[in-house]
Amino acid sequence: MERNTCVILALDVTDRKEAIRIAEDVREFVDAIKVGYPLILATGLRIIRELAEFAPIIADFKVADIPNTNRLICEQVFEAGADAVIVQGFTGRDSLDACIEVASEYRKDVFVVSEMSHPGGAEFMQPVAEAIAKMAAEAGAFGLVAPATRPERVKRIRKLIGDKLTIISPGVGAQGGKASDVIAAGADWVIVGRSIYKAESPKEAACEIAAEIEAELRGEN
Ligand code: O7E
Repeated sequence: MERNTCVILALDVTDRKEAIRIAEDVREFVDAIKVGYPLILATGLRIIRELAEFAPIIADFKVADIPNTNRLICEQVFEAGADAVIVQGFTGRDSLDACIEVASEYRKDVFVVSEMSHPGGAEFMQPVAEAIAKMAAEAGAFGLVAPATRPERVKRIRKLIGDKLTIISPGVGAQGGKASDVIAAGADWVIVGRSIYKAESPKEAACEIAAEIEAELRGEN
């Protein structure tokens, strides 16, 4: 996945035409589009190929099963045209290995969730997040998902993994996180949903977030 704007759109709308319209509108300001259960359950898996015309697609199924089932899920996701899949880390190394094996067969990427961005993410996941991050690095994942709502946690995880993994970070805007803060903390990309797709102009909203990040990276903030 190329890093240009450092913005990933979380396209959690449930209407096919709206999804395509927004993807087309924002394409120059996003490096990838994340699609998950809301859009795929509403419109079907074929939406992945339709949206792939505009940007690389990250399939957010937060895969969390035994290795054999994980393998079957990842095969479907990559056959459908996704460039990356998001999996949970708490199911353990064998389950993660199954996803990474399938991804490497298809030459695609795996992101592993280490700690979630909502308040409940601190209850059970935060205490094991660093162990999950280490496991993901050892297993050869492409990246981690870490919370933009807690930039200090992103900083901690970045310190722990060094450059071994990329970090994508949800929680900017609607959940209270600030894009420039989490990029400064060490994230490679922010994941933004409602602040873009619910904006009067999704294109302007995406452009503003990309500009904020660019200024941060240039040291202007
Ligand atoms: O709050 P929003 O509208 O900007 O959307 C955030 C998106 O990121 C949404 O799709 C949500 O499901 C996802 N997300 C989180 O908000 N927090 C997490 O900890 C993890 C995810 C997620 O996408 O996991 C995989 C990246």
